[in-house]
Amino acid sequence: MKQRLIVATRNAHKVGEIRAILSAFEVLDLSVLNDPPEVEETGKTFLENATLKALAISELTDALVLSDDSGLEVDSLGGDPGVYSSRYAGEDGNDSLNNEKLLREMDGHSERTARFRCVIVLARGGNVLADFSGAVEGRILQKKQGRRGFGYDPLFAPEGDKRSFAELGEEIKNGMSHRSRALEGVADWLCQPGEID
Ligand code: ITT
Repeated sequence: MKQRLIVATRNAHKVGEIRAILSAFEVLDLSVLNDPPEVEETGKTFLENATLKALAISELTDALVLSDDSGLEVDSLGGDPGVYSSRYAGEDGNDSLNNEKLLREMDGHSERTARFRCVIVLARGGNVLADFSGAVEGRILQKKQGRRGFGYDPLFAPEGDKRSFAELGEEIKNGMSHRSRALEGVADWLCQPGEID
């Protein structure tokens, strides 16, 4: 029987990528829980926010819980949008408004290097078990390219490629992404004898 994991996220795209990457595990979303709370992301770092999400959900279940806090760091913007990536265009924003804002902020910047970062926390029964991180370097394109993926994927080209993550598609993205690099650590950790029952 596959090891079960509940992913503490309301972002269905994250669940899809995590399920595809952790194919040896049974990856469940929050719909298996009764009325899970919306966790306020009050932390100043990816690790703080990932920890808040993992702990809040792990209080509600005996299952192993995995949270993901991630975002885009743009060098010429001093690391913004960073932990505020999902709320860059405001609390009522969305991916499209976030991308428009990023292009406006990048106007006139010739230095366009950036990276996606992902921090994953595993928790059970209100205790953190371990944390993992991953990053992928790249640059911000001049305009949106491609229709696949989510978030800032249409504006992010990984190092060495002219195509965006939204053009490359899930399989190629999952072979190099910040999320897949963090999940490599998760898979190794879960496969160590004695780490979980
Ligand atoms: P949860 O908190 O419920 O997990 P969320 O989407 O709000 O969902 P975060 O707070 O971690 O998640 O914000 C992550 C944001 O960073 C996300 O909304 C995207 O804008 C961006 N992001 C993270 N990973 C990305 C990826 O693989 N591709 C494109 N954008 C990504």
